[in-house]
Amino acid sequence: MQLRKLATRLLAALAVASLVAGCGGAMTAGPEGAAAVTQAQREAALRDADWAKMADATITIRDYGYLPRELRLRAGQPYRLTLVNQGSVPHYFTAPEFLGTVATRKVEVRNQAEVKAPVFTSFEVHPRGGSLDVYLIPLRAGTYRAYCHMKDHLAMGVEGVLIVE
Ligand SMILES: [Cu+2]
Repeated sequence: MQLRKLATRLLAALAVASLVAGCGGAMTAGPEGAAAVTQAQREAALRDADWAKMADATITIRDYGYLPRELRLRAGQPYRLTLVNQGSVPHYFTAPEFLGTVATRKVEVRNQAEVKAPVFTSFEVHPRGGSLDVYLIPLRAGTYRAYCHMKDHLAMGVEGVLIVE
């Protein structure tokens, strides 16, 4: 029931977004030309989400790369996305486009802290087992890039793709 309601709202939001984009609106274009997610859409998604149906996803960061390199997620599904750094140096998970199209409930460092903000762009995960959990709902289908912007890490392969279907 909750999911159907969310899906209906998302479809309505997408229709409105398409109209705005079609009229030459000044909204930021996403990777597939979709309009940016608004704060009202984020709040509606968080309000309607059923976190009892949350799914787990993990990206393990190593020297040097993300595992998996390609992560598939479903739009409208609540996730706990765990980022773990098994490497020996700090690494980033930088994904402004992806993080700009999700509703984020909170970011949690287990047993330590929770951070709440409408939109994140990047996370730094400390080496040798540092981790954090991002509670989020993807709202826009698309293919999004994530990478580590520290020093030459991107050139060394610390990057991946998030595919929202
Ligand atoms: Cu790195």
